[in-house]
Amino acid sequence: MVTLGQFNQLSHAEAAALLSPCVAIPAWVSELVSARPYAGRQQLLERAHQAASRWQQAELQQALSAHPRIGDKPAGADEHHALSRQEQAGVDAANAPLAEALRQENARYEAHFGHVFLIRARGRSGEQMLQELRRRLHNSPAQETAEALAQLTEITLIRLEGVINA
Ligand code: 2AL
Repeated sequence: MVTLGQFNQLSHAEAAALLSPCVAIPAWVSELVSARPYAGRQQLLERAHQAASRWQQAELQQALSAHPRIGDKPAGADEHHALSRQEQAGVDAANAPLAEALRQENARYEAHFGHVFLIRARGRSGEQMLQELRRRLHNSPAQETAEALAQLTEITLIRLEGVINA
């Protein structure tokens, strides 16, 4: 975690390394780093949101590689997996029927849409995410891309707020 003042002063490479765990879309990272200095945290968050609003199917595919399935326990030591573990803390690992339902519905979703189901996990229980997964299975591909991108934006902005703390 750094202050905005520190973030403004870092080298391009250092600042990019700091933002990279927010989302696996190098163009988004690069745009935000290049737009420094920011006068305030709000300017940074607005720019981050604006840059994310241009994401489309290609960016979604790029980002998905870094997001473990809901219910899979991301075990890796890298920053992405550490964040995912925290975010998915609402999935009760001791609830075997929930784990099995998530496994089955994730598989249905992936067979239908061709990619991993993505949802902002922070603040949601496993049951809530299962319900959302089942609802979203009825989406058209275009509706689903839009929903997944909105969720990706939420995940990214929450992570960014955690990186730049003041
Ligand atoms: C995740 C994840 O790792 N963190 C989060 O909020 N959502 N994964 C997912 N498949 O939705």
